Amino acid sequence: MENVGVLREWFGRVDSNHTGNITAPQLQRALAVGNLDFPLSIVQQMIRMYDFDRNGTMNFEEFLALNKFLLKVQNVFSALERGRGFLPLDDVYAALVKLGFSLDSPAFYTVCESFDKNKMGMVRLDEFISLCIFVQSACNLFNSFDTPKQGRVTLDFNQFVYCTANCRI
Ligand SMILES: [Ca+2]
Repeated sequence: MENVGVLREWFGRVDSNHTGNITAPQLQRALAVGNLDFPLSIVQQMIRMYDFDRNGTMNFEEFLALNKFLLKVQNVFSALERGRGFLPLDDVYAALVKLGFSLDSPAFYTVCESFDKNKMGMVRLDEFISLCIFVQSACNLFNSFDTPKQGRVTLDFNQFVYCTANCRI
């Protein structure tokens, strides 16, 4: 799905009622056609990440930004999965580093536990994408508080509640 013409056609089909915006259930069904099954909560988070106009749905421009992110994540996954269909946790760690996220062990294993559904230490593409959506959302949220770019934020209780509610998946 690299070129804009193909993407526009795809977007048009998903936007079945021609509103110029696609909803989370529409996006969820469309991704499922491509063999990517996500819970609605993950798809809603995908939309929130790139909902630049904050209307709760995804227009074509926002979709292009999401697609760019998904392609980057899929490419990193493909480079490391070597025909196995999943990544073991060491490779998940390496994949996250390639994507610019270096988590420490407690953070990394807690995130893996949430997204490795059968707890076998094997992360499939849909689980890896979900994991990346979560980490990217957390990163965006962190950066919105860390405006002096110190790598550290101080939150009061309300801000903490706001953060957890924004990163819920
Ligand atoms: Ca929008």
